[in-house]
Amino acid sequence: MPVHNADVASIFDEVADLLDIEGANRFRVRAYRNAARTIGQLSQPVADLLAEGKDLSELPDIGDDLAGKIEEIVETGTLSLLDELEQQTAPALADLMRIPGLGPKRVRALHEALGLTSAEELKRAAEAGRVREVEGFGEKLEQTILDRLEAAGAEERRWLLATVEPVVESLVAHLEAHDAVEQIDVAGSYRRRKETVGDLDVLALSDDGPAVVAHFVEYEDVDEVVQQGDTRSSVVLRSELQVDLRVVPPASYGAALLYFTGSKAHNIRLRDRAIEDGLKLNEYGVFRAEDDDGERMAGATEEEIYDLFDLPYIVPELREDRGELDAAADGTLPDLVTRDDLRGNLHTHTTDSDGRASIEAMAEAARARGLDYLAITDHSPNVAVAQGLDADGLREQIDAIDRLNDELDGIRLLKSIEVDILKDGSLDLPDDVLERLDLRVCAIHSSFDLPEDDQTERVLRAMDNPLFNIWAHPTGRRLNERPPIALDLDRLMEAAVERGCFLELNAQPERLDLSDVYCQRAKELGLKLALGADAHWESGLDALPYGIDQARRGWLEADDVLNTRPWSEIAPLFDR
Ligand code: DGT
Ligand code: CA
Ligand code: CA
Repeated sequence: MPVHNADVASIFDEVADLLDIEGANRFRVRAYRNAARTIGQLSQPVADLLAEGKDLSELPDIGDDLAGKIEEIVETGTLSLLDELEQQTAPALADLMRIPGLGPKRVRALHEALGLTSAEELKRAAEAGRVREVEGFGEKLEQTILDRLEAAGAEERRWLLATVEPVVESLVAHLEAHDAVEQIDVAGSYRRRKETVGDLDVLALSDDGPAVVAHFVEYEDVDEVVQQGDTRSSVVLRSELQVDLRVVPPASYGAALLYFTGSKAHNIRLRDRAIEDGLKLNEYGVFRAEDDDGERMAGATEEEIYDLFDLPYIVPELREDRGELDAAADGTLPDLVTRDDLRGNLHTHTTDSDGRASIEAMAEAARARGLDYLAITDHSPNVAVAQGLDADGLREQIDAIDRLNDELDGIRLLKSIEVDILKDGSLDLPDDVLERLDLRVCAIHSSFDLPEDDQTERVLRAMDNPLFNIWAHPTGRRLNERPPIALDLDRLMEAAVERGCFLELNAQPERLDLSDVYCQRAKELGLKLALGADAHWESGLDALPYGIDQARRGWLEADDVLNTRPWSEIAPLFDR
């Protein structure tokens, strides 16, 4: 049974939730939350680290006790502490904490006052007007709860690309181990590198469908076999992720790959093109429209199908029906940015604010990843998490970086800051210290719920300060967690171009802020973007490839991303 880091993280998160509801010591709760985050962000599977005999208590936020618990999870797939907690508290209560306005205290109150243990019971109680009677609640909160429950019921569950990545790796390894399998591709939104995926669509190239299907349903992580045929099967994994498999012979493999990679909108466009040419395109190949059992004109590879339509190959990231077929026909497809184009990272935290590695350690990690420069962007005081740097703290850091740059080889540290944009649009640190920096990254971390006009004005006013360079994680969204804040992004992107400011594409897998659509819009406006890992410790830098995926989905070329250029070339751009 392979235990993934995501499994360990989700068990720790559940423990934290349930402890929280029980009213446990908040340091204990936080210890589990931090550990979940640490494990979730590790680039190497904890199971491998243990197999190599590594001491997990050397990881940030992991003490001996937690290291032992990780070992228990890796060995047994579960945690006895979680089982105990689930017996004491109804596990479904943890889901209720995801409803905005319902923290652990309120969930506990609902449990105690009304004996509620599930979202379904909560819904009935709210509909009956019983929730408003509970102390600390009211009619407004009752309505909010109802709205949220309704929205949650309608939403399909989606998974972060970064969460499914390790799952895909081990599933593909399992499938490839079978003799009858010649090739495996994970198609669908996963292959298009979409920020979240609804399910996995796996293709196996093989002439022996039944054997491959039988091997597929034996995968150890399978919880339920939904369907099992000769050439196709659907299963649900223990994490509740659904996986569809199709086994396809060589002659139609390219056609199936094209079809199941999608997007649906891209497929439909391409099929319309085929019809115009008197052809028929489906998941088996390209055929002449008039003869039903006629010969296959193309189908073994995607390339030969595009070629039949006189089109160059279109990479999966672009297949969203956002103009890629016209661009392909005109020969104007973008030459997309790649990970190797990146020269630096423009968003990094250290132990001087809420990061968990020193400036030196982050510099070393960046150099090890082939980067030439690294902007140190700790928080300013307004930010609620941990301590931010005040003016004196920042002055000290500036001097420290100057000294470090004299010592360091092969990497240049840039003096920078992630300074808060305050509610009135001013920046959270005085100009005289901000002026000493190489560049300034600015972001919103408070007053998220201003009316749209006020929020837009707030950022416009901030951009009016000539010290404003990069607007970090512009919409503040967190996938599956927090919607984008209300502001007029189109207007602000135009304002940034006018003022010589830039926007960030934040590479954290749960942010990926800007979205693909807004990346494409930025390119149209001639607005350059800064790719930022927003790394809080060494392997946080491994978020960069997710940012590159998103940039590619947004049609960005190397020239559209500031940090594909050497520092000497972009430095003048930050001097407005
Ligand atoms: P997801 O799973 O929601 O993240 O998104 P996809 O794109 O992976 O969609 P999914 O899993 O429903 O289907 C996989 C691919 O199969 C999809 O991208 C295109 C193709 N496909 C599915 N249904 C249709 C359809 O009704 N017509 C056409 N032309 N293609 C379809
Ligand atoms: Ca899918
Ligand atoms: Ca599917």
